[in-house]
Amino acid sequence: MRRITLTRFLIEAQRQQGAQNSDLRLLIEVVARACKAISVAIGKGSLGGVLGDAGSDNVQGEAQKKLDVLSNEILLEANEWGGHLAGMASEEMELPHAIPTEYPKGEYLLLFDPLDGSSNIDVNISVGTIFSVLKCANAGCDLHDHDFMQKGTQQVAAGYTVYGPSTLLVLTLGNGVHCFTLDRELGSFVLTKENLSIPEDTREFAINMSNQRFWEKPVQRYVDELLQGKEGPRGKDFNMRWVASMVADVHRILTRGGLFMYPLDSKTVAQGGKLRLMYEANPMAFIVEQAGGAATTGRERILDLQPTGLHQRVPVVLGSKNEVERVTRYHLEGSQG
Ligand code: P6P
Repeated sequence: MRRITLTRFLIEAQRQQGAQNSDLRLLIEVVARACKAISVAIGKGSLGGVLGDAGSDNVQGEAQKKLDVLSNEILLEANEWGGHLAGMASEEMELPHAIPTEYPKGEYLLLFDPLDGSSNIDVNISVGTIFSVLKCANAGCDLHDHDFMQKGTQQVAAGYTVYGPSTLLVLTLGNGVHCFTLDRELGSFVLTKENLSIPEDTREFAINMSNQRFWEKPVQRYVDELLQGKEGPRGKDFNMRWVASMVADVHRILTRGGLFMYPLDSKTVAQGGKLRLMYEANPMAFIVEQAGGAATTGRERILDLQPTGLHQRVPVVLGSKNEVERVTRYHLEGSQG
């Protein structure tokens, strides 16, 4: 098989799309290079002296891991000098990060969760980086919160890296979803799977069952039917997985299908849900839809939501299309019940 590196893939994609400026290609390559540095830091584990808590909280009030802070800094420093960005936003920062005045500004906005699932770091379970790319209304715009408040349908690119047994970069530029594996000897991401596709049906679901008593009735009904297996109304047995690392759960679904749910529950209803719209739900929804899956809040398409805040939270139901549609149908029936 030809070894197509990320750089070659991006150059050929740019040529096919007739894109004039190479800033988007530069952006993706810079993010990929930053993720390689994050992968190296994570891979050192205890030997790197970067495990454990940073002793600070993020804007969500969650304890930050040292690697949360380090990963955020790696992404900021890698991206601020290239002239491709107008600004950045991160789960780890309350306000957007403006490009320092000594550097030129570009037309793209980069949003990211620098280290998703970081509570798994100290127990050596896969974690990841999630990123979303928007365009500024006008190139070099003076950065304000509202520049980021664009619907998920406006994304020009989205991706994640999963730091697992191997380090993978999964990327969409709006023309399918493609997976690259980090060749640690060469230091390059190499194309290992093109056009990932999520089967419309599945026998596997992912949800944190410990929240069952807090779920709304439609989700209670849906999961109860799965648990009844072939004796129940679904007529088949289901398997369950929950890594508590969205990137790992979503990557499994992109690889073999499945349904991921972090639904609205009475614990998180006041915040609107658990997961963040701008740098978790939107990029993952873009990727999942590009792979033939579906992504809703249980009630409406995630990519159609008009954001109201940089750190807004939403319920998430995504994966195999026919299962997402069933959950959505139960919500509609429930709402009429
Ligand atoms: P819980 C990680 O903190 C995260 O944001 C997602 O990666 C993951 O799917 C979810 O939260 C896990 O939440 O409540 O099961 O710990």
